[in-house]
Amino acid sequence: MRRAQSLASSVLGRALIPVLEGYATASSSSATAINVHRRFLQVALYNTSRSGSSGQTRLFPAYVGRYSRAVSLGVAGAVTFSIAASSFAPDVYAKELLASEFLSKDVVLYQYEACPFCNKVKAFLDYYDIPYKVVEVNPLSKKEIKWSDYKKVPIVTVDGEQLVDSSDIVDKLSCKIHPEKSVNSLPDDDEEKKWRRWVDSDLVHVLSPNIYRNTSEALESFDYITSNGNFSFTEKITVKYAGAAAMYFVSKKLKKKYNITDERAALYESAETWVDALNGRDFLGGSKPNLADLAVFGVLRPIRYLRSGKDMVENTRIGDWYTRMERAVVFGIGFLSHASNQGFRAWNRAQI
Ligand SMILES: N[C@@H](CCC(=O)N[C@@H](CS)C(=O)NCC(=O)O)C(=O)O
Repeated sequence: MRRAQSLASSVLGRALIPVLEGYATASSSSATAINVHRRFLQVALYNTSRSGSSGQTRLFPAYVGRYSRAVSLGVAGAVTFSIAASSFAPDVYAKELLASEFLSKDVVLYQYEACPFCNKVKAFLDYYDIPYKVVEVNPLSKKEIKWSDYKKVPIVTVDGEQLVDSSDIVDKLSCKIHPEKSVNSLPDDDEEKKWRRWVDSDLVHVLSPNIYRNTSEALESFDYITSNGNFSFTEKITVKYAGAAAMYFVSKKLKKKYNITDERAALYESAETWVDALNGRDFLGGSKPNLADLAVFGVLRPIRYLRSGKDMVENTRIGDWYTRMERAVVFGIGFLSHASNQGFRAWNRAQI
């Protein structure tokens, strides 16, 4: 039944969206309005997703669940949202067209819901509105990735072709969207490249010591991991307690390995370092996020609403940028210049 519904909505969606896009060439303002309606249609038609269990199709990504909550506020909200949409900046449309070649491809992300590297890839896929299916891997059996020689996540397949390692995956996908901006052609001191490297070499290493720093935070983290990951009922219980205990000790080792004395101070320092790098800009990429913005946001996303993430936002200047990123990734860049519009306020209310 669910399958039939999802198939029907998929067929209907694919039939309707090109019709709307056909109008889009008329003018940029109608194009953007149409595009927002297209997003609305996506919500209405593809709201079949909820990540967390194995093999779920997330045809239209992060914003869908949140939109659907906003949509559930009622038709009135949808109407104001739709009216507000008519004044959107054209870059929303431009952005989606860039990634449109992926609409016809079968993209699958093998992940752990709480893995920072997986979330880095997800931030990219979500931002570019690339439709993808999520396969939540069981970290104990890893049976979902038995077919692969690579034993880590994330793994992405595009029409069956395997891509591994979060940064490589993003490079390869991004190269398809911006062929003119291949990462290999950029100088080593290129700002975006340098900060993407910083995410992998520095930022990710302060995360574990923070989220497992004491028993209550380790339990909070494992509660999140087991509630959102692919575990059987018994695994959920055992992994929550055994995992929290094990990671508490592992995190102490990691602290030593990466020369971290005070993990919270290190997290705050990383957040401040990033805000300094922004140097007053909305994003490192200027008016829109670049791959470094997406990487920082992606790895921070799983911790944002844990104690450590809340502390980070309360004690550093990173909050404003994080909120801008949340909006950009969830709604698309066009929302940024219209953050005060009614549709967005409706969404904000739905978050509370
Ligand atoms: N450099 C890799 C690191 C990937 C990684 O270490 N993933 C972890 C999950 S966060 C993993 O799969 N570890 C092996 C395991 O769980 O057995 C990337 O950026 O994708």
